[in-house]
Amino acid sequence: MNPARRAFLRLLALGSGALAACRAKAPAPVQSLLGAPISPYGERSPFVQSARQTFESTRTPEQAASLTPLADTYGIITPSSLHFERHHSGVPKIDPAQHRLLIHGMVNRPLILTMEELQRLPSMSRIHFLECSGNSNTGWRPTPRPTVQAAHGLTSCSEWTGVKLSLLLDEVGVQPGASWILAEGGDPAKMTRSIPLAKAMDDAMLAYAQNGEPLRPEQGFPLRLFLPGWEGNSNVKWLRRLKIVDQPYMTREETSKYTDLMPDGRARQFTLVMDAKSVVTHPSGGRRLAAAGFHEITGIAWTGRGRVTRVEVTTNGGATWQDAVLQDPVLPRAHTRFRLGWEWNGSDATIASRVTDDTGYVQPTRAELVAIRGVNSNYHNNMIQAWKVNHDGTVEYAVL
Ligand SMILES: Nc1nc2c(c(=O)[nH]1)N[C@H]1C(S)=C(S)[C@@H](COP(=O)(O)O)O[C@H]1N2
Ligand SMILES: [Mo]
Repeated sequence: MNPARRAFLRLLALGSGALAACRAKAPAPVQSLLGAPISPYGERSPFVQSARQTFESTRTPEQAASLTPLADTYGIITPSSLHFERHHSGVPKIDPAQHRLLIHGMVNRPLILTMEELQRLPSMSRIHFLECSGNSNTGWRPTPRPTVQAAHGLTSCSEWTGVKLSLLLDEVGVQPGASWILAEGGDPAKMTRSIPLAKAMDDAMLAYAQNGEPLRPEQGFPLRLFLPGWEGNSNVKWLRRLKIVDQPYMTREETSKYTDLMPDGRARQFTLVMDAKSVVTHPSGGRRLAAAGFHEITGIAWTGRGRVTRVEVTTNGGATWQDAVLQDPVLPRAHTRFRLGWEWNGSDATIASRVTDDTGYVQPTRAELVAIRGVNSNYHNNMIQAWKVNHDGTVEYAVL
């Protein structure tokens, strides 16, 4: 018998819980009323309520972040309407007909492109995660975040469509000696980041679409820089300017922000690649398991360096680990869904996941991470995240 069928039969055999209840009840009578009419743009069922949550520390609505409800998402794609948001000065309203992208600096033929011109060029689509480097940063501090949304909701995964940046760089003719690109957004903050030319020539994209439709305004409509696997901040939204230069420009975002203070007093800078991370999304903090017996532990794993090769799960606080199933597709620099069947015996259990990527890197425990990085960082915390399942089925934040 296949394992899924066996799990299903075990669930039926419990004699309690959801499946037993549905066996006992007669089906509801078929409604004879006509259904709702067709609509020009789809809405979800009114019974589905999951929503982005606003970050508690937000001081002003413009300088804000919102978090993806990871516990409520399936597979690997985040619905665009639930993609996390992070803005330094609000969401600008940009008319694509008026928008221009300027490419200048150390180039032979500077260019100003309209959106229409960009969309005539050869396009590409890729599924990639986008994660703010401040995601799960409470790991650095004793304050727990009660849910996976609050702790890890600054990561989402979409299919992005746009133009390969290298195509445009070939067109403008990058001059010898150029090594960086200054990317500038068209929001009131004019957010800018210095990007190494090597990434721009590799897999960087100018994205104008997300999950089959134009970018959402919150994600940078009409155009954003997309750097697969790199920290969220470097993915400049509302992109209006690329200046080809021969040094990093030391913008606010790469000096006072997005650097990591090390124990010896020096700071890590330009830590652009996101390290491997994983988290169990079910069961997770704030949820409640209905009854002992079979449950599927599931979650997501990702790495900015390539592909996820292994996810192990513990249900006994790290004493032993079991390999979870990696659900297809397992794509480079994308969320990867993992699953493991679990027979919960109804007593307290601490569960957690640990990812390995194709560079051989293994996700560290908090102690392992702190041993190298100290506790003065605010960004790039990728420690193993645990959840404690209490005997009454409630689930809470825990540290392994
Ligand atoms: N122009 C501009 N680009 C920006 C930002 C911004 O405020 N302005 N925020 C950055 C940060 S900190 C992150 S984490 C990502 C978030 O992208 P999202 O809102 O599409 O999730 O965009 C980055 N790009
Ligand atoms: Mo960010």
